Amino acid sequence: MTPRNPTTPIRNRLIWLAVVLAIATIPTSDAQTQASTFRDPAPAPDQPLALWYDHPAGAWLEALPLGNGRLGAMVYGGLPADRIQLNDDTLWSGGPKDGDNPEALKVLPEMRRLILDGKFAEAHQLGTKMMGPYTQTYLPMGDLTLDFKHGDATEVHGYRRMLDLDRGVASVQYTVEGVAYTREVFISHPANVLIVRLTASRPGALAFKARLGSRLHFRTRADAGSLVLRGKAPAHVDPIDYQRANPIIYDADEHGEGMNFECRLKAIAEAGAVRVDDGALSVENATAVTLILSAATSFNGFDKSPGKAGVDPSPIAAERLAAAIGKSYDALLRDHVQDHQSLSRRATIDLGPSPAEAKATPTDRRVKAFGASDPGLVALHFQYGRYLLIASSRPGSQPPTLQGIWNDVIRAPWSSNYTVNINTEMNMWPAEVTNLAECQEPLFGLIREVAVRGRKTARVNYGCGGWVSHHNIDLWRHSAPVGDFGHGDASWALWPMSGPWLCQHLWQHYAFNGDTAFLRDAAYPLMKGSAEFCLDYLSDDGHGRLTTSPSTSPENFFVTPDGKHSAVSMGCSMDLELIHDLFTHCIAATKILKIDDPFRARLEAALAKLAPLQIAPDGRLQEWFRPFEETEVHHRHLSHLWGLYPGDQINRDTPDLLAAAKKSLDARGDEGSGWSTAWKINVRARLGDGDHAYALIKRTLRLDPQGVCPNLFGSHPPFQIDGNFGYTAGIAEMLVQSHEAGGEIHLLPALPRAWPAGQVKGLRARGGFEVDVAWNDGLLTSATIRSRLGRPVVIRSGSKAASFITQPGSAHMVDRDLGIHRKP
Ligand code: FUC
Repeated sequence: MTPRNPTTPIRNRLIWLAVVLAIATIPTSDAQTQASTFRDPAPAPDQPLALWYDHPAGAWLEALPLGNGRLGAMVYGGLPADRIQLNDDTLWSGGPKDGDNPEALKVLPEMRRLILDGKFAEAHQLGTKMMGPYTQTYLPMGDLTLDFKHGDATEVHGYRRMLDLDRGVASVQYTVEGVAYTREVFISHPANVLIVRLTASRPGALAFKARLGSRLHFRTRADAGSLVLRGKAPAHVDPIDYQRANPIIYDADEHGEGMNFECRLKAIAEAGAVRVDDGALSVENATAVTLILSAATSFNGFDKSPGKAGVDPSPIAAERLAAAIGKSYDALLRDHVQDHQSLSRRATIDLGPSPAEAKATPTDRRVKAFGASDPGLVALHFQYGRYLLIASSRPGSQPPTLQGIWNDVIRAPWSSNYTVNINTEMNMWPAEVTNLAECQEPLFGLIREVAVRGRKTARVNYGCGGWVSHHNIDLWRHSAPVGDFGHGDASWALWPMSGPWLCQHLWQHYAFNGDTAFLRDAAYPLMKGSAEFCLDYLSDDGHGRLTTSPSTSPENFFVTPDGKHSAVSMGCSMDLELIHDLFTHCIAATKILKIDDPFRARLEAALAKLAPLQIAPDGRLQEWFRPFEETEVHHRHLSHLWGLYPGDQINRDTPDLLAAAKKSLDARGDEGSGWSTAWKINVRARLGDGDHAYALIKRTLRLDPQGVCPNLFGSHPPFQIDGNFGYTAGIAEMLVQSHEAGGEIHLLPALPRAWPAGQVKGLRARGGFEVDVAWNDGLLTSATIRSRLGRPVVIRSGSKAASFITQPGSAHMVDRDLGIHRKP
């Protein structure tokens, strides 16, 4: 059938159009209105790990992101007006809502019968009966705007704005009428506040007005020397491509539905005067000023109404502000830099020298002029992914959404929610391999919570035990299929398989760190719950094998035998790969933990009966249970290749499947944007095809709707952060892999010819290892393997392999011939 709703490419375009229109209507106290003339810009910064520009950001996708996991900001660096756009990771619309649909269970038998009878288009249509409401949306919090008084001069000299990835600090410098001005902005994780430090080189020359505003309902007032913004989020927001009246609904009562929030701003001036009234904070005749901004929301957990049963954000914001005010600027900066570097400096990378000219070129023009031919830019973009993860996902925060924590519109693309049929998981791909494992913790919190709601969805919608979640999740841990009870499309809504994928992250965390307490207490109970759902959901495929039905291969359509289009059938390869992964790891966990023998036996029996992956007559790995023709050959999802990456079912020991997966990937082509290209980099790396992975890196490092934005955010027009994270993971995967059986660490498995010499330090491998690798002329020169757990290890490089025993805390040197030397 032709779906009732626009097919996804058209949907993508509609979303893009809507977002462009939304951005075009941003009220501008915006940097783009200023009329300064910029002369003789400042030279390149000394710090190579920096994004830098010779003009202020004119648009949101040029502004530079800061974050401490919870609080986010986009810094424009404008003048005479600057805008610092603000986010808080718990500021979402709506509140907890029951999305389960008993109708789904009623139609399930008919659905399965239609599928067994080959009536796929009819099954697709029936899928509308299985849907629940759409998720809520991640919202912008507000704006801190600064209007500077620089006199009448419009000529600006020596301008530069930059984001120092090594220190996690954004800065602006320029000179007007002989006075040099600087701004430094950062968001401190230890202090939980945003800090802006402003200086002028001439005493008393600093004067500006600071205001707080929001796209949401708000009012401002002066309170004890601070400027305070109190805001209220909508009780409901429709997705941007859902066209109906009143897409944004507010509850006028402060104690009614909808998140309450508060921002507090205080200025500490050296010399000069600070005045605060209900509308603005004014600074006159100062030489240096520290602005401190704190924020809090009424969020009180995923299962409580933030309006009716929320916490009062006011004392929380006030207390955060007071604690920060008690510290000097230098102390706040020192604590922040120390905290940031304790994560960021764990991994370093050098892919070869950049042309001198590239280093002297501002980042946006550097991308345009050099792209991936500049190894320093490739490395910078790798570290940017790590920077963004540190900034958007810290223990205690929410996991990053489709836009991390940076969103400036009320109706963001795809509600800036958690899309878990690839995107949310991809956000976490760099965490373990690039040595930021604790950044996964917020995702584990989400899994714990969605499993609570998902238990009921499993029962109500499917009559199954365990827990289920579908392709969209929000702050309220929505677990049902979305689609507003029939508006949506089965190609994305009908996918009860995110549980197994999310659980893969729990197992991989254990695989990397070997922490059995984590496996026993945190991971296994959730994995078991997901496996219980799968066991109950599996049904007979008509040939005595177990399969999933209904089943979709996210978000692809096939041509049915009677010439219609459908996304719904049974036993899509991705489902089988996900279940294989989950069951295999549950079985392993029961053995490690020495528990649950009967459950293990059930899993083993089901695994033995699970429908197998199939190779189509044309040699490709089949995406669906039959060799259907896809309606979009170059579809952006690589769902059936899940078992190759991020899964590991398809590996060196399954050469036929490996060859078939490669054929499928070749057929998909390189076309795609952001996350799709990033996924392909990882899959090419797993196939050992470094040159092809590099070709995809080249595609990425372009200022293009399929590449990156001027601030290096991954483009999936307009922007989706998964592209950044998947890219970073992909480069790590090209340099070190550890997924093959037998505890093997493969050094330089997919090194492209474009990087003949280089080194990477601090990548992590499964089994509790940390790995440094150096190479020259495309060959390993040396490696260091540090072992935390003392497990035996096999090191592979090219066709050679060597094995050795390690001790907890030991370090071994590996030479070019794979000779092993214990380091003192
Ligand atoms: C999936 C993708 C879309 C987009 C959305 C958030 O549905 O197919 O391209 O990335 O997630």
